Amino acid sequence: MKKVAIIMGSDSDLPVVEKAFAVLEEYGVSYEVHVYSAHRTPEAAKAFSVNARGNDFGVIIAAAGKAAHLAGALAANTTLPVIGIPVKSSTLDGLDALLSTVQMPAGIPVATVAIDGAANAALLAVQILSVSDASLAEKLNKAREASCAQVLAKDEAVSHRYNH
Ligand code: RP5
Repeated sequence: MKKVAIIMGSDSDLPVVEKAFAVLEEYGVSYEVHVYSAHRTPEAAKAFSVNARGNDFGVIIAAAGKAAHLAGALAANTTLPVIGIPVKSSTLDGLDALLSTVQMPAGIPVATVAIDGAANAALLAVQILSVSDASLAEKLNKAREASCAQVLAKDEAVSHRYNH
């Protein structure tokens, strides 16, 4: 199975990004974590992205805050799918990072999740890998069924309490 790359602009993004690790581990997906910045280490970010497909990665997750160009800069140098996580790390509450990540020009897509949405970024990466991995697809289906059952159990409890 292909690996997932998780790149963050700064180690200060770790408290957000760590939520992605747990999801990937739950699904048994191998991942590699790096700190590369579009602005502070542009050459290292580019080198990683240029070589990512050859290095057996299937998806890149990029997390950054403020003027968050990391996901777009990585996407510029690879045709692997890139998932952007806008990180809330500034006085603008992450809206700056959201707009910087999501507003990509046609031709260079970045699949942007919610501000601080690391768990969904990892889940989307698993879903992408599941296209060519039946056991991952099966795990995803089981997790959806379990989640559905949990919500319906909550409905039953709430209904029992309030609906007479
Ligand atoms: C961004 O600037 C990083 O992704 C981080 O969210 C933010 C602040 O970085 P530090 O100054 O904490 O290293 O590039």
